Amino acid sequence: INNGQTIIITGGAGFIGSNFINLVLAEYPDDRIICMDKLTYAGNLSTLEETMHSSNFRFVKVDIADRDSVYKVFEKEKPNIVVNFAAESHVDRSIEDPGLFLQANVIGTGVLMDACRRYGIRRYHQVSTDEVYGDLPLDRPDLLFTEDTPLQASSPYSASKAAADMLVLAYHRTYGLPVSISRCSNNYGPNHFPEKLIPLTIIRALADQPIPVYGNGINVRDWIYVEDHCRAIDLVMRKGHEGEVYNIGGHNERSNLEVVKTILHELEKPESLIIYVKDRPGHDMRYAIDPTKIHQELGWLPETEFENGIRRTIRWYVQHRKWWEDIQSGEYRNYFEKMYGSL
Ligand code: NAD
Ligand code: TDX
Repeated sequence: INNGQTIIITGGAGFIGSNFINLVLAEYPDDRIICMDKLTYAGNLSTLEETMHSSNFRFVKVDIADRDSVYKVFEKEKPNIVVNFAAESHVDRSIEDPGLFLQANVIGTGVLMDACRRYGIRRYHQVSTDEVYGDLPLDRPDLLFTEDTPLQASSPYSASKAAADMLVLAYHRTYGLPVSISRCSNNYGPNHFPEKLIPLTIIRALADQPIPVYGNGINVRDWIYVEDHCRAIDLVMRKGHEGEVYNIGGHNERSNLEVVKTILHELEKPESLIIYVKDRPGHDMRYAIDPTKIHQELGWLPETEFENGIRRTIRWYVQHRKWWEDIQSGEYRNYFEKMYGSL
């Protein structure tokens, strides 16, 4: 699928979606983008401030679970491609309020695919996560998630993402909907909402505030720079096979403690800022992706080495203080106080 498409990008006011919009606008000047976003606490129009001026970009404030509104947008815009980033994305919030996650992540995905069936599209792409596979033990570094690893979600968040993936594959088999799914490991980079580990650590360290590490900090995540993820999604959506799942990851496993210490070191802040707090219930031990399929079929490889990516990310947060200070003064502040008290 080449240049010149009309693409609905849902969740484009969030972290990965906004980075993806920037990539498409930069690389496919003849594509037209319609960003469909509900603007939840995590969606921020200031993230798209510059993008709003592009003539081939349009923003619509729509909940993907609102069938009538979604159908209206499809009828008017006649998209060829739909990429679904929209989701409730924070594991800790899913533990507090699972119902919200079912509504956005499962019902929302179903409504979008119904719209695709009704109006016809060339590709529906579902942005999924490695968390659908559950977790791996720390003492078996030889084990990695492949596309054939059974789904075994641990949290309400990952269960809702797994349910959505099942629905997407069922719509392919039952209705022949041209779908693809990508399952990526933990992203980091610009526009990352500061409730997540890496941006939280950066902005708290900048203010010399304590950094909350869950449990003993030995849980492992497989980190990827957001631009590398976005390039992979673009490849899968345009060139990947219909009905297929592609894992995305860059063999970059780090314990949470290693990640926090790397950031403190870069910022020349003391490790004494680390404090250990109550563990996350059901906390997944280790994620690790085997990206062989996307590499062999589509030639994708990550380009950003972790230390460079972290440095670029820190620089972005230092240069975009207003972006995260505005977020901190809103709903996020209430959430943070509820979670951690007056840390
Ligand atoms: P995010 O929370 O930063 O952004 C989510 C966006 O979706 C926000 O703009 C929000 O307003 C919007 N949204 C939420 N519910 C909506 C609804 N019902 N209708 C319309 N818009 C809605 O999330 P993110 O980190 O950018 O994640 C994007 C996608 O990538 C998610 O599907 C997530 O599961 C997946 N993913 C994320 C990671 C990661 O490390 N962040 C890794 C793998 C996969
Ligand atoms: O304050 C914290 N302290 C801490 O130790 C926070 C916010 C997190 N953690 C730990 C929990 C995890 O082991 O750090 C690790 C990373 O946590 P998050 O940033 O919340 O990410 P995670 O739970 O791994 O999920 C992320 O990656 C997969 C995204 O939020 C998901 O949307 C994505 O699917």
